[in-house]
Amino acid sequence: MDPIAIYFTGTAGAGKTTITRAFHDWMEESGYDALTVNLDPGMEEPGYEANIDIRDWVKLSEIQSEHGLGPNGAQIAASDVIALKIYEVREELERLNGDYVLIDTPGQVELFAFRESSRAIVEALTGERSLIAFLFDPALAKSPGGFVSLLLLSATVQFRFGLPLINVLSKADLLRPEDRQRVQQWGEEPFALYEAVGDESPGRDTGLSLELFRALESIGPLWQPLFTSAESHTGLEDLYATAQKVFSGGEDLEKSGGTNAPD
Ligand SMILES: Nc1nc2c(ncn2[C@@H]2O[C@H](COP(=O)(O)OP(=O)(O)OP(=O)(O)O)[C@@H](O)[C@H]2O)c(=O)[nH]1
Ligand SMILES: [Mg+2]
Repeated sequence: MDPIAIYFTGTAGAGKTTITRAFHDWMEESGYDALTVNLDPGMEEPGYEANIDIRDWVKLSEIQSEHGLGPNGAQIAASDVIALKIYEVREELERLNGDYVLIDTPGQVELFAFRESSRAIVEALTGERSLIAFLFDPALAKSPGGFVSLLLLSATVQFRFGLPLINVLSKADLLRPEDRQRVQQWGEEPFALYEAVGDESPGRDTGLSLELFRALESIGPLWQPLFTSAESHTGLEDLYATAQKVFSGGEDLEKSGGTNAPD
């Protein structure tokens, strides 16, 4: 059976790279067989060793200097080059043969979500058993307007990929308890969020109608983010359980050392 793939995406600095690494560590500690893939050709951190690193095929700095592009232009060019090389990357992934693949994506979400080549990359690399984890940065998610903006962005990403998506509030350890409570309430009661948006900017017409909130509510699982912290490993087990549920209707794969669940 193909592995379950989780693509971590979200706004710049939302914690994609850190959660990819932390979730991998958690999975290994818990006895699951997981691989990591870095799909960000611009990643600068030398200390991060993903099992598969797209920089072995495409380096942002080289594209920048070869074509005289800035960092964003080079990311766009790089994503087209990645699409051309993706079958080689898939072969490598098949060779390593993990039950789970955790994929870190480029910093600016639109570079990943708004490129046609990204859809082709996801389809060719991991196919149908792909899940998108959209990260909510708590710095933005803790304000009502920021939370709504992230919901809309997340809905856009889901619309672009047409894959199952879960919202994940990253760095939850940075939220003060009262903020955490408020954010949790917005996830449970859309009307509380609607009121909070109104209270945040009294006298200013935000143009956000109740109909929009109802539409967001009807999107269902999109609404409520899962709280995680890469720092304390909080919520990682829930993330694992959610991914399992999406693809196996709640059935657990055997831990490494055992045999995989039948197809
Ligand atoms: N306290 C805390 N900090 C975190 C956590 N996760 C990430 N960070 C910090 O948030 C910052 C950004 O994290 P990254 O993992 O680099 O974020 P990213 O989304 O990969 O960033 P780009 O790829 O540059 O867009 C770093 O300083 C991390 O140390 C967390 O769970 N808790
Ligand atoms: Mg990163």
